[in-house]
Amino acid sequence: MDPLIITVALTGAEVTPAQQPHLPVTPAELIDAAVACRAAGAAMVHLHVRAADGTPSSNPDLFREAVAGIRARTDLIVQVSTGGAVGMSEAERLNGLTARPDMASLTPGTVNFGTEVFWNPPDLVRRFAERMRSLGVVPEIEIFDHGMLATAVKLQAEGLLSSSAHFDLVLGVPGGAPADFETALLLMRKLPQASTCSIAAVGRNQLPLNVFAILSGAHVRTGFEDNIYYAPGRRAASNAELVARIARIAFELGRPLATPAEARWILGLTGR
Ligand code: KMH
Ligand code: ZN
Repeated sequence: MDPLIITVALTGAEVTPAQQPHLPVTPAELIDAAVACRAAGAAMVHLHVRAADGTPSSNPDLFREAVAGIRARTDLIVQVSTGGAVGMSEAERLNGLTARPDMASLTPGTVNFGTEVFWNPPDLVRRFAERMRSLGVVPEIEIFDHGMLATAVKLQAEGLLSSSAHFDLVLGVPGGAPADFETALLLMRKLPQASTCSIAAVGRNQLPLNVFAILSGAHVRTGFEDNIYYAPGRRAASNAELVARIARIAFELGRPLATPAEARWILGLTGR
C-alpha cells in the first residue's frame, strides 16, 4: 500500500459556527487550522471560504488570502472547492481557482443534497474540467453517488480528465450513496485501474469509513466539513484532533503517513 494521504476538509459550506464553535471561518483561522493539521499528519487541505459572519462565501480575495497563508506556513497540497455551497453560480464556484491551488474538487453529476440539490449538469462539469486543465489545476473527482463514477469514466475516455485521476468517495450525504463498507468497496472496485482515491463520510460514519480506507489501501478525508464530533455527544476540539486520531490509528495499523511531498508523488503532482 502507498503511504496514507490524509486530507482535511476544514470548514465546508454547511456547518455553522453555532453547531461547531471551533469551525475555522476567517482566512487567519483557516491558515492556523491548516498549520495544526499539517503538524498532526495531514498532507492536503480541502478549502472553502466563509464571510466574516460565518456564512458560505465565494469571495476570491478570501480564497487568495487563505491559500497564500497556507502556502507561506506549510507545504500542504492545497485543494480549493468548486462545489461551493448549494445555490452558488457557476462563476462563483470557480473563484477559488484564481488562488492558483494545486488541486480543485470536481463533482461529475447532480445529486440530491438533503432537502436541496447540488447542481452539476454535464455541460457544467465539462466547463469546470476544461478550466482546470487550462490552468494546470488537478481535479479531485468527488463521487457522491454511483452514476457519477460512470460520468467520470466517460470524461476520461473523452480526454477531459486524466486516466490516472484522484477520486474522493463522499459517502452518506442524504440523497447520495450510503456510508457503508459495501458501498465503499463497490465504488473502489469500479474505479479505473490507475486511480487513487480517498474516502470521506458524513457524521458518525466518518470514523469507520476512514478506518476502512486505511485498511483497504485508500486514502482518508476527515475534518469538520463532513463531521463535527469526536465521539457521540462530544464535539471535536479542532480539525487537528480528528487528523491526529487518524494518524494514530494508521500508525497502530502499520500504515505510514504520506508527507505532502510523498502525496504529490503519489498523486502525480510532483514538480508542480
Ligand atoms: N457544499 C456542497 C454543496 C465540494 O467541495 O466540491 C458541495 C461540496 C463539494 O462541498
Ligand atoms: Zn467541499
